[in-house]
Amino acid sequence: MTAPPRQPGPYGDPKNPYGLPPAQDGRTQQYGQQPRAFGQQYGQPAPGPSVTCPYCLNTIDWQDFGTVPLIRETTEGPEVLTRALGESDERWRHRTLGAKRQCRGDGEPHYLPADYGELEPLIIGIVGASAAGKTHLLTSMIAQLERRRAMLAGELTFRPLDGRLRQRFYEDRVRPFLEHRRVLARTARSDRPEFAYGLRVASAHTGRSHAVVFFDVAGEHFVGHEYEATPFMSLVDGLIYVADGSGLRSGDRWNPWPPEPGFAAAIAQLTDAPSRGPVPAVIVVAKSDVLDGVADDETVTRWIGRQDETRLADLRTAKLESREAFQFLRRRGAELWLEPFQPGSPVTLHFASASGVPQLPDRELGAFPDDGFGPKRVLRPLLSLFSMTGLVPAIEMEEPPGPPPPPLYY
Ligand SMILES: Nc1nc2c(ncn2[C@@H]2O[C@H](COP(=O)(O)OP(=O)(O)OP(=O)(O)O)[C@@H](O)[C@H]2O)c(=O)[nH]1
Ligand SMILES: [Mg+2]
Ligand SMILES: [Zn+2]
Repeated sequence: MTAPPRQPGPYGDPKNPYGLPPAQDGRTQQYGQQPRAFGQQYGQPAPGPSVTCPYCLNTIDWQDFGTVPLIRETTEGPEVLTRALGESDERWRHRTLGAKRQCRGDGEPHYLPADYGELEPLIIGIVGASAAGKTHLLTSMIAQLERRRAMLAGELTFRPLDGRLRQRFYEDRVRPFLEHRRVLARTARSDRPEFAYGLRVASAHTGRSHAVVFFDVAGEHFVGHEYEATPFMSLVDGLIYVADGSGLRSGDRWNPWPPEPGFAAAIAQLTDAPSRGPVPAVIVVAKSDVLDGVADDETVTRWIGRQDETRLADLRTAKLESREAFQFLRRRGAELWLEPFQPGSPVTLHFASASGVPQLPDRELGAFPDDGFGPKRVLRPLLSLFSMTGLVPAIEMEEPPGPPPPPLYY
């Protein structure tokens, strides 16, 4: 068999499409490691021939356009794009705008953003039970991150990884939820989870360009331990564990037996692969608006009203919040929500609310009220995750007073 043809990448110099010789293994540095040297030009993509497909987990040679062809969607189906001899850069670039790479690693064709393999991936998974509030939280996080990009100027510059994915995310999620205060539909089950969103991020701290991608699947997959539906868990660089804060209350009282958060399958998937090392994570007590103003425990009330996500340095109180949230959850019988705290794991805990208010009592309306509507502290967990994964510099956090709480399970 002859070797499959090699072609220039859609954005590269046809003679040397990747600029630099392959050097990296396509993975993101782990928490605690030194950031990579600044020797490389700022914003220069990290070339790597060997990429793990985030959908099928097969290793693919990104420079092999024979096995991972460049594809354009047409009304007749996918069309393979090849560069004609002598085709100008401008025409080739134009023809490949919006193109994707097709992987068939497991037999079924699936599509990745055209330059995914030239960027260093940072894969973020959202974990939690059905209706925990994952999708509303992710929607407000992304929207807030993009709106407040100025606060990260100097640290990160970003743009959508995939224009169509952005358009879909804004049409289906951001606009209905944040502009029209509609309740979003629950996430459909899927045998092949795809990125819910993706950002192309240039980090001054790492000196590299990253594909920061988010997976948001139906909570049923986690609750049912359906590992085959969450392959991305084998690759994640950061996790957002979402627990439903409203589950702590039952009417006007504290619920004596808060519901399981649906974290067990994700934790099992991580601990079964110990060679990966600890994965930075945040635990978010979502829907914290319902815990605001509760008379006999003011912990959430003290945190949820704060304006403490206007600059990166605000994270210096993240350990204090984590400690208080930890003790609060333990007091409320929600020890299972704390399970992602493993020895040596970089984890912070946060109170947040995607909508700021519960949806209107008439469920048929499927809407949130005008009064009090708006995300609260949704960006803070994401910034903490960015800091723990090394995308932005680590912030020196204030140490909480007193001894740390005794461990839960060990
Ligand atoms: N009070 C309050 N309710 C919320 C908030 N966010 C979501 N909800 C409610 O929680 C319900 C479930 O939210 P989703 O974001 O769809 O939950 P999910 O975890 O994505 O659920 P699955 O997709 O089924 O796994 C919504 O229908 C809203 O009514 C919030 O910030 N505050
Ligand atoms: Mg969902
Ligand atoms: Zn694949």
